[in-house]
Formats: sequence, structure tokens, C-alpha cells
Amino acid sequence: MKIIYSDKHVKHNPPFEIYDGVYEAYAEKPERIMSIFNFLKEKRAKDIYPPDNFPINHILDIHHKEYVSFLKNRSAKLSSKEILYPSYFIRDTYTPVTPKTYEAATSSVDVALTGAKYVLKGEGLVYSLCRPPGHHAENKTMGGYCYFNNAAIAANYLSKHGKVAILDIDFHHGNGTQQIFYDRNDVLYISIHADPKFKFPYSSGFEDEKGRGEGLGYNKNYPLPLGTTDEEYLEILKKTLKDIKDFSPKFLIVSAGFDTYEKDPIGGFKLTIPFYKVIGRQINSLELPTLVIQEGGYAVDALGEIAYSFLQGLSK
Ligand code: OKP
Ligand code: ZN
Repeated sequence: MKIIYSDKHVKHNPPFEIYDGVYEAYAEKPERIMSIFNFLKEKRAKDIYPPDNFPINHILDIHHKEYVSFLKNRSAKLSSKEILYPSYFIRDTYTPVTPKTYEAATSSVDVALTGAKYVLKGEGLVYSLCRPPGHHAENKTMGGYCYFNNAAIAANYLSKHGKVAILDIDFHHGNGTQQIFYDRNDVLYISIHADPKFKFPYSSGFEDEKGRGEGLGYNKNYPLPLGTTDEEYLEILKKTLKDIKDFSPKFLIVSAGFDTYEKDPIGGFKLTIPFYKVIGRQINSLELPTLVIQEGGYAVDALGEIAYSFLQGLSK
């Protein structure tokens, strides 16, 4: 197993997000990934690798050209302390552009693509420590702390070599990944998340969103009530594994958010730390080459332990 990490994410560090007009501390902070990285450095230092630099065309395969240049040029134009809460190419007030946002977002994509590269080379399990996260980024929209859709870009890259299933276990629905693959039948998107009637992103993640055209049947949402426990979650997880088996993909990507944890400050499920090992073991039973992409998870002090528990279950 390999772990991919770059410290470039640190420079993307917005001071606040705006919720109902109120300025709050930014939950998607560098300490999240530092917590995981420091924990894994203790346990598995020899498995940690830096990312390669991939050409921009991988991002352009997924994101609209004008969207990518907007992010690049606006990041570059900002003075060192300036922050932009954009008025277009954006779905909410959680996703500001800072001087280093473009650099951090492209580096996060490199971390994901490097993981995909190792999977292609025959590595059975790779964990890409992406930050900023990606699953809310649509082809031309940033949102929910996400700028480029790391998992979608990696999935598209792998899809040139065989069918890809994406299992999204972040607490929030991955509206971006869903939108990007909604018309495709070579990439299956399955998500288990909080019912969007109550939680972000509100506008998608419902059960009746099943894909369109050729993609019909290749998008599956499992919205769950707030307060979902380990046991209840396991039952649904097993259903998603059956969906994945029926699809018989060549590769599996897991959009791994740890905001399903019982003490997550913005989540609302009740999953316990040892249960992430169970999730890992279940996913491992698929026996597929697996790329884990980091998404959310905001209980900073617990993230290292959660990630390690998950990896223990996933390790062959
Ligand atoms: C990103 B990912 C808290 C509101 C938070 C934004 C949620 C973004 C989640 N004041 N709303 O899926 O973990
Ligand atoms: Zn989330």
C-alpha cells in the first residue's frame, strides 16, 4: 500500500466561511490533513510518497476551460492577504479563492492522479491524502470547500483502462461527482450520505437521481437519516457493495470523508472509530484495486485514528 501526500495544501487556508450571513471559522483547515499525515507517519512512514506533476489536460478533461482559467487567474491576481468570495462559478459561501487556492487545488489533483498511476501499475491499495477536497466540485462550479474534483479526475484517467466504480462515503452527497458522470455508463457513482432534505448540498443526493441517457442506472444515492448508527450504516454499505459487484468494475475509487464520525462538528451520523475498520474490511472484500481519495472529516483530533482504523480494514 502507498500513501500520497504533498504539503502544498497548507497555503490554502481561508480564515472564515459564511453561513447565513454569519462569519464562522473555516472548518476545512490544514490541520485536518496534518492530523492524518502525522498519525500515518508514525505507523507507516515507508509507504508515504510525494505526488508527480501531471499536465493540466487531466483537469480540463473534467472541468470547463473558463472555470479553470477563472480559478487560476483570480488566485494569481489576489494580493497576499486578499480573499475572494466569488460571485460566479460558485454554489455557496464556503469556497473562497485565496492567492494559493489554485496551486493547492492543482496539487490536490496531482496527489489523486499519482495514486491512480500507482493503481494502474498494479498497486492494490493507494490512499491519496487530498486537500482541498473535491466531490462537490462540478464541471464549472466550486462549492462545499471543493475546487477541482480529485476523485472524478482520477476516475476519468483510470476509465481509459477499464470500468470504474466510485463509492462516496463522505457524510455529504458528492453532487460534483454525480454531475460529472451523470450521462456515462463506464463510471458508476454510488453515494451514502445524509438526507439532503436536511444537510448540504440540499439540491441533490435524492434516491430518484439515477443517471440520464446512457448513464441511466449508473448513479445511485442512498440518503440516510441523521443519527444513523454503525449497524444501520453497515446494512446500507452492504447494498452498495452488491451494486458494485453487479457492475464488475476494473477499479474502485473510494471518496472517503470521515465526517460520518459521531463527534464530527458538522456531520450528524453516529459512526464510531472502530467501525471504520469494518467499513474498510467490507470494501476490501470486493478484491478490487482501490484508490482512496480524502474528502471531508472535521473532527481534527480524531482524524488520524479514524484514517488508520479504515486503512487497517482495507489492507490486504
Ligand atoms: C464538504 B465535504 C457549517 C456549514 C458547512 C458546508 C459543508 C461542506 C462539506 N457551518 N456546510 O463534503 O465534507
Ligand atoms: Zn462532507
